[in-house]
Amino acid sequence: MRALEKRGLLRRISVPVNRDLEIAEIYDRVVKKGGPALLFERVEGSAFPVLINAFGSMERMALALGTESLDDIAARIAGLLDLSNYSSLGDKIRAVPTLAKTALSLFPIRSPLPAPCKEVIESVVDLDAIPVLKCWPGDGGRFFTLPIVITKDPETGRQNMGMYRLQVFDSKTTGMHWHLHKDGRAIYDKYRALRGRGEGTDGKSGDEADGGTRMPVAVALGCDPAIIYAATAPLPDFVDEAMFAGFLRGSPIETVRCETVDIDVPARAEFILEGYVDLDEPLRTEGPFGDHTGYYSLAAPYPAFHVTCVTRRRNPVYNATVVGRPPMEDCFLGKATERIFLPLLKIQLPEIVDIDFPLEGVFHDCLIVAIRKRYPMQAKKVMHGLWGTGQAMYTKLIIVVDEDVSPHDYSRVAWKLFNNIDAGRDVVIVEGPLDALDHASPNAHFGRKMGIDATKKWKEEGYPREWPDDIAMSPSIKGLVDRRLKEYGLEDLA
Ligand SMILES: Cc1cc2nc3c(=O)[nH]c(=O)nc-3n(C[C@H](O)[C@H](O)[C@H](O)COP(=O)(O)O)c2cc1C
Ligand SMILES: [Mn+2]
Repeated sequence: MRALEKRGLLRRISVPVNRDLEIAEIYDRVVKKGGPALLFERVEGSAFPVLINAFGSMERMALALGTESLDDIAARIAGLLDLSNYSSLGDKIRAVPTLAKTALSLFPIRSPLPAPCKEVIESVVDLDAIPVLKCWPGDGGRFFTLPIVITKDPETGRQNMGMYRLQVFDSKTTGMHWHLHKDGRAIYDKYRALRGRGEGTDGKSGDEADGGTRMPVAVALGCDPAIIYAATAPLPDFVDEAMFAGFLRGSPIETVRCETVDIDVPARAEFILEGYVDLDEPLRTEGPFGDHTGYYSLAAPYPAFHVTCVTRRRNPVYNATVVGRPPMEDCFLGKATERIFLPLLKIQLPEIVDIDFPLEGVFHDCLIVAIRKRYPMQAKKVMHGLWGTGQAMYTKLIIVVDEDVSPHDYSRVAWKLFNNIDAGRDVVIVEGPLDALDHASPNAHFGRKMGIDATKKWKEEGYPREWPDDIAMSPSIKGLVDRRLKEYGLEDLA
């Protein structure tokens, strides 16, 4: 907030506003115009202010990760991964300080006590004291929209941080909206399997097991933005988001052990909710919720999260967002992923030159990818590679273009797409997993996806005719016209 305010990127609103829909409507108008972060200082019915739209532009997203441009982070990752940087002995020696600093930044360190997130330990749990927003008229209730849900794998002891929204059920209970494919859900399934085998969640078995029906969960609200971003990033399950946040920040994150559960949380969070998911409790109806697809996601059964303890800073700020028809704040978290993960994607698919997720496709619905084609059918190979890679598996539409087309230049992409394709030859339709939010498929969690090869077709790919050249003016004439613009009296037009 301080960094934003210093740059004139934060606006304070000091008149009282309502947490039900009013803040959402104000923010929607501001984010749609590319406006600043908003700090609502007086929210009716709560002592705490609300920060929203902190990530809502490429500039703020970069600032949140401590850089001028997200491409700098991608370059840092690419530099680390490029083995040619370590080929000679001199290179190896030169790389040591960077590698050492990187390694040290990865491992969370214990917060020097007292941790800011424990300045106040509430004597009673009252979620109604927090100004949780109702976002859209058809929503099933009020939702925590930027919560960092922290769970611990009962077998490996490794922690996971995932952003899963939490619907407020009552002053001590919320929903726990981890989708089927997500790490939080996989960990929940592990606890349930252990329970099914008669083993307690404390790792003991049989009669010795105590508290065996409870899966410990902690939620951090309002953190270092690198941690917030990391909780949304499509990392493989073995990569700890806390380490990734340390890498992004360039220094380790500080953690502290919870009061009532065996989980480490970011020490500088504004609020921490500690509690558990009861493994034996029936699922409860969660939703509907106006989602980032621009549609309501339907009500569905999810576990409940029982909050046993709330700790907080003395003067905490509640950090929220509202998602809905794009562009919204979360689009920029997605754009950060597009930039930061590009070098990692290139390891598996080295022909990829650049990618673009159009905001209207809310990340998982559409991906444009430019490739350097070396052999026949490589565009189709890339589609299948993407459908087999992490959360890119959800992509409903993949458009592949040649390397001379920037995937960010939608006009040029559309021109190639509309003109280069033969529907019988260039369209691939496959069946596979879809994001839980997809509403168009007749089935939840799976359906059909399409890839379109809009690259130039080669003889070797069975194209029997002569593929025409792009039209372009000769450089000498361009130079001539550049020089004579003034003479024509057209320097303002051409
Ligand atoms: C604002 C926002 C809200 C999100 N809400 C959910 C959600 O309710 N459930 C879910 O499964 N994923 C949600 N996601 C996506 C996950 O955070 C994302 O897939 C993340 O990579 C999951 O981490 P995991 O792989 O450790 O499970 C949300 C993302 C954002 C940016
Ligand atoms: Mn994860």
